[in-house]
Amino acid sequence: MSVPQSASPAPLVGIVMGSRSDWETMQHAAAKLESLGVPHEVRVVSAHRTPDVLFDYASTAAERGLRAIIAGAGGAAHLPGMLAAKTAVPVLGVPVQSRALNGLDSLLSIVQMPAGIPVATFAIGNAGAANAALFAAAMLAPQHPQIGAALDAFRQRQTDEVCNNDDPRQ
Ligand code: RP5
Repeated sequence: MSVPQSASPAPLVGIVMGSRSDWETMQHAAAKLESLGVPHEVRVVSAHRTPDVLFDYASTAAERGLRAIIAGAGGAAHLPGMLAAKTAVPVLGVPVQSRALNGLDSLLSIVQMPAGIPVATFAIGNAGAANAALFAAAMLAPQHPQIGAALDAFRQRQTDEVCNNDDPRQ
């Protein structure tokens, strides 16, 4: 008798971060992907501490089926740019709020890419992580109708929540 296999679908999105300390922020990307039913993986990959792992992750991303990489890093945040240098899979950069400079360093490190190697850059912190996930879902929607439907439903719920609670005194 054959043993039933747990068939978890291959990840379409990779969430990577420079340090375990970034998880507090990046968990918001994972939670959004989870709630929209987007298959994803989560890894710590550091541009500075594990550069060889970074190169390997980026150079195998497309063949492993990843269609977007959400990369969060703080401080001298080279991770998103270096990933983008090694793969044509779209990289969505999330600046993590650093202790010393409140994430302005992270934001500028990620957003100021030279022409030729693009990184889409999101807001500093939790909002950026959540929006990067929503953006990845929107990128996947045309070829994955279930993800598109989940995204539409999320947006409708969000709209309803505002419309049904539009008196701020209550
Ligand atoms: C960056 O350095 C990481 O992305 C993290 O935001 C920051 C601090 O890392 P830890 O010292 O907390 O490991 O590479």
